[in-house]
Amino acid sequence: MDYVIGDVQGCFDSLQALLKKINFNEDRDRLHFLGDVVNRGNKSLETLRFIYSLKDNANMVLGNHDFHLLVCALTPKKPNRKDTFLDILNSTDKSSLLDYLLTRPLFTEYKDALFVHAGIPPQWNEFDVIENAELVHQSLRGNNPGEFLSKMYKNEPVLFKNELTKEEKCRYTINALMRIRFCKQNGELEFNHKLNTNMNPTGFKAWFLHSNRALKDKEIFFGHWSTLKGVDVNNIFALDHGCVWGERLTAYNLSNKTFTSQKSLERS
Ligand SMILES: [Mn+2]
Repeated sequence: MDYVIGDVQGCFDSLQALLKKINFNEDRDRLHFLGDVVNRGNKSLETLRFIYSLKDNANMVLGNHDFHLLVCALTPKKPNRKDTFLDILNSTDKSSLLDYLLTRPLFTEYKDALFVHAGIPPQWNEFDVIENAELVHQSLRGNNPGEFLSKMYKNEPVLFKNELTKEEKCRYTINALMRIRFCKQNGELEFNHKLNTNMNPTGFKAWFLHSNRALKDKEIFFGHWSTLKGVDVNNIFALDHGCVWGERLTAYNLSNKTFTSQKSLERS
């Protein structure tokens, strides 16, 4: 079986309880993680080690917290006081765990399903996503990921144009695929709001609510937005169910199309 799992954020105990519920078998089943596997929760190191140990039976796309961990590990930037991944930065197997994250993509496909951490801007078709996600992926796997990462921490540009430099394209792509919530139809990003979809800032909508979205016919699975409630949009699967905030961790079975949730064991 193939399962898609929303934001774990270091909630290792909830993850193990969820896997027990679905009778996960690491020789037979595959897990597709939607990113933000670390940070804010209490067991980032155990979580990342576990996912790494599953080898080809786990896939993951990078989330903004995974990315922030890489930035803190490979650039002069320091973790902030809410970050709970110091266990990873201090671990003896840090370099293999960081290499694992550096080789994770921002976007993957499995059969008809697309996986991404936060979402896909409405103006982008599949080719656009693949092309731009690949630009970032290559730079992360290049000779100097630290130098690349140090240039990626900025909210600009908010709009994608073909004339942008490679660096600007990468920055837009990282912000879009890992952080998008509200945007305009043309893909203009906005980072100040994280409430439910009816709390949209003027002129903006949740990325998946734009009527002319290029990827309307594809199933898109994403996490990142734990305050989303009651999303009922065709082909849209919002899987961050707020485990680290005391709510649930959810797995979606791609074969029989069923959801299984585990109540958070970290904060209840
Ligand atoms: Mn996130």
